[in-house]
Amino acid sequence: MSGNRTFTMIKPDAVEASNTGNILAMIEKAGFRIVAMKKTLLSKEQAESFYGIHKERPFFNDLVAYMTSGPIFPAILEKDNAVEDFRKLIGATNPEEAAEGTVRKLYATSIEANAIHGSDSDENATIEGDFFFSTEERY
Ligand code: 3AN
Repeated sequence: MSGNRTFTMIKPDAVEASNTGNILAMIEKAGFRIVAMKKTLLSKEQAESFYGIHKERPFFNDLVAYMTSGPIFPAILEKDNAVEDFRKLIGATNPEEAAEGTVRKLYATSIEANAIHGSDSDENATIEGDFFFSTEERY
């Protein structure tokens, strides 16, 4: 499945603002199939582990606090060229730099509260999907 799947999370700010449905509609309209999805609340330990690569960054503690501040919708998505096409759909990390019509341009409020996550490589898509979903759920 490598190359055809990516992993996303609709983040607490977007869930809180009732933008989950609009964002999912954009995702499906762009041709992604929702393979797995659920609503969950990350523990501090889970958020620290998920963002472990950023643990030396100055924004790490704020990022963990933010990502545990409310429920999220993690999901696995399927489409040809999934990782790259999804990064295009969501736009730049900083919404001020995100292209018109992207999810972050429309719904992100800051570089931290940026509405949505998208895996940055096929390898990370697999790791991140495995973090949230069992083998049966990923079928
Ligand atoms: P992306 O989510 O676009 O792949 P990453 O992986 O560089 O971005 O960063 C992970 C998350 O960390 C971002 N989605 C954002 O919430 C947060 N983040 C990244 N850079 C900053 C920053 N300079 N200040 C605050 N938060 C940041």
